[in-house]
Amino acid sequence: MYKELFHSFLPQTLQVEIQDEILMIGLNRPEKRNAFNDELILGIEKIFENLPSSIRCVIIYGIGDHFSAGLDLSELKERNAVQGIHHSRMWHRALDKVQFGTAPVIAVLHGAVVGGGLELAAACHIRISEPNTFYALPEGQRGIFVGGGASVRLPKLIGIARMTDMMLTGRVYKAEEGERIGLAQYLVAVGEGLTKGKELAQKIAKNAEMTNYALMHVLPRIVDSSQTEGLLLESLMAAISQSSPEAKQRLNDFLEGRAKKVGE
Ligand code: 1HE
Repeated sequence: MYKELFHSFLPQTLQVEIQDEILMIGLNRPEKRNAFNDELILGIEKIFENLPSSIRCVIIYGIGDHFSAGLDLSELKERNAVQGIHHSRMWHRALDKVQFGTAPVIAVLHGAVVGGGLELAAACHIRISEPNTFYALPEGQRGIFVGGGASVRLPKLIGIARMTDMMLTGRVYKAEEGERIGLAQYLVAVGEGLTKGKELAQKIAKNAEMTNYALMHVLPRIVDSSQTEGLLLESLMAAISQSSPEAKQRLNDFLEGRAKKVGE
């Protein structure tokens, strides 16, 4: 039923599949290396606007040899400044829905993760990479600037100096280096990305909803706040989460020996 809901508005360039509480979204424009035209980015926005409450985790991956070659450059060349602002704001709207939606999002990366592809990956909550992954911001070389949120999200992952270097020099980070500097949190063997993604998604789906909400919506706001406001927000969130019946149940389970120990 949900599949029908998605298919009523989804373009051919997005493939969705539901497995229990997990929604899998495949970027399906391999002949253009999953470059994002407007239809594709609007399709992603629509999915996150219509996410059923039964979905507890989302996985985004690329079909074909790459995650994404970024913005479809053929749509860029005829735009004036005002149209450019609206276009960039459309990306911001869509990727905010990915970051601040109702379920955590895992990006499974392989091949090119460049430009807007890296911006989408940076809006996700967890990034898993395979050994052939490479990351770049070719905007610098194309004579443009990032427009899909990279200037806000990427320095938080890798620092302002690394992002500046990527854009000034066209530096490409390979998978291993990318994982080391924080572009991805996991590096797995060739072809293992989706398996790892599903394993993590199943764990995430079992978390208390309040915890997932706090990590998706409150933690980034705390990071953007001053220390005084951040600490207050942390205390409020801690108190709210502790008072939920689910937290009480989970704490009791541990104290009475029914819950897993750390690492089990
Ligand atoms: C494209 C795009 C694209 C491929 N827009 N059509 N992004 C870039 O600057 C990256 C540009 N792409 C590449 O550097 C390469 O395509 C890849 C390294 C990603 C892959 O190489 P390869 O050899 O596997 O594929 P290809 O032969 O280069 O491309 C296959 C087709 O996809 C070809 O079209 P065809 O009609 O000749 O078959 C390419 O033209 C097409 N294609 N990438 C349009 N990006 C919110 S603002 C974000 C700003 C940005 O993202 S700027 C970064 C743009």
